[in-house]
Amino acid sequence: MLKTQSAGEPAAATSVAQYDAVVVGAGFAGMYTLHRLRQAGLSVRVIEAAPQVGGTWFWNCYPGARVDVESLSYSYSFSPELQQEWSWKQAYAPQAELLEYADHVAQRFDLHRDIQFETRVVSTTYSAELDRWTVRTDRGDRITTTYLIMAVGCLSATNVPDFPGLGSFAGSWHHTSRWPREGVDVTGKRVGVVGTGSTGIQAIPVLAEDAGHLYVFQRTPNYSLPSKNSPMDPERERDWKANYDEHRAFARMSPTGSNIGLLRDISALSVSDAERSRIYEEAWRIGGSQLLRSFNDIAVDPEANETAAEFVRAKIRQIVRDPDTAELLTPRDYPIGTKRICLDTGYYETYNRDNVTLVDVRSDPIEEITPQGLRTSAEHYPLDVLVFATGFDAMTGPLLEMEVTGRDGLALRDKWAAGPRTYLGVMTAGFPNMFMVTGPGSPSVLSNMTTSIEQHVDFIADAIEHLRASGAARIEPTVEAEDSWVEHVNEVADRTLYKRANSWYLGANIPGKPRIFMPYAGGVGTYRQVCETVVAKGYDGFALQ
Ligand code: NA7
Repeated sequence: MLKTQSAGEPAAATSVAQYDAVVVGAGFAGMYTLHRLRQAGLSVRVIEAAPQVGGTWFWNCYPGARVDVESLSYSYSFSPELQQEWSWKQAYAPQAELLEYADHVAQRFDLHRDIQFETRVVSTTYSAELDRWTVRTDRGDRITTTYLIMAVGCLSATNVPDFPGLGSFAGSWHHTSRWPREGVDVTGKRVGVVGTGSTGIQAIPVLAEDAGHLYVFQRTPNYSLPSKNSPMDPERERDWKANYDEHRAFARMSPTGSNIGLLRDISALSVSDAERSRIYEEAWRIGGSQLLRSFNDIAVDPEANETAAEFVRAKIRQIVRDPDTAELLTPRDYPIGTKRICLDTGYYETYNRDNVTLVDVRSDPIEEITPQGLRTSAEHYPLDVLVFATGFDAMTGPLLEMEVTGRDGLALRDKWAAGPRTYLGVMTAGFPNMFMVTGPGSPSVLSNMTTSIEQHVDFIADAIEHLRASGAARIEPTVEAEDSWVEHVNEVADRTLYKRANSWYLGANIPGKPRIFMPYAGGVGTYRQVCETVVAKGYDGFALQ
């Protein structure tokens, strides 16, 4: 039976229903999309795999999980009341606090009633005849919708390496973003962690406190800066609450969508060695990622970049007592900042503990998982718990996990076989009325996600309101606009040092994934201006029919 749904009317989990908009995902992107579209008078259904809101912050509940942007900045700006009433307890909120925040937002804006939890979208298919999308879920729902908004997150498809023998492991193993909600008791146990990206770097110091012995299996060392997390400074909170408009305006036009701008508009090479060291030392003391914004050419000039990289290398040598371990922890083969910079609490110091061993799996690769532990080419490590901090099939993974089929039976998987192609990272030609929040080709993962999410959701909601007001049924980018945007995204990346690292930005962490630099490196402020110009020119590059 086909049932027409009006705004706000709840739907039974298995009914066949039609909506104005279906949103996939109830993380920060999906929640705000629901709020905006409901305000615009649309009937909206959100489909979410988890049992509650929060997205990334629901799934990533591993020990030590914490946001790497200051919480005051990593928060919604759309509601002045919300900004005033919410108080962050820590400068960089831990996962539990972020989840509390997400839940508060959902309660405050009465979002739960339009979200169907514990349901995964398996396919979405466009019908030109009906001019609608059909969404199918793993619970057997069939839902039709005019607009389809993919708010699936950039880092939600987990990457568990295909190690031989994993199934035989007699202990317990966990990917960090599927960490058991009841926690994992590692007290006194032999624990192995594979992976030293942001996640490993956050989890390792916490696991080391309780583990009997912790083995860290590192393939590539990462640059990490101290976050210097602390309880919220009441003075800072007062300042933000008094000047939120100003702080948000700054973030929206900044390169990274955050509140750390460029600290000096001069080259790192234009000052004396002593002055440069003093500047980096001060940034290290304050903490956070501002060391990378100390000068205007760290991201683009190899020599300037090397000064910052070398400063961090010297810090590692200073902190880590064993010179061989310090050397292994020292990144040498890619510029600093070309992989997501890590922020830590006591990461390098952890290697001074007697119960922590660093294993270099680049020179001594992992061969197999055995019932008792992990075997490298040189040694067998007996383990009780194995932790995979091995990251994600980033950006495209969550979209391609579903069967997404556009006009004329075009599968998104086929269209993107050689890498993602989008216009502005928000739509892709051949998929009318399907929008992506922070999709590939937008600043997304190179930015403060909440700033980019709000900008995209506003763009999408405004476009839908424009369509409805102008009587147009659908919007879709032209192939020409898409081609030139893809070319532009590449050109901009080529002006930076990003492609010098084998990062997940490039898809390099997933065997067989096409190597395409996926996010837009032109900066959040610049990108916002591009989007505003597109709209001012009547949705330039889009076909509205
Ligand atoms: P990342 O940054 O992708 O890190 C994954 C880590 O796992 C990295 O050190 C990888 O080494 C390592 N890895 C992956 N596969 C293997 C295999 N097969 N063998 C050994 N080591 C492996 O993921 P995170 O979860 O840490 O961070 C993702 C983002 O979340 C982060 O950037 C923040 O934005 C939040 P590699 O470097 O590939 O040699």
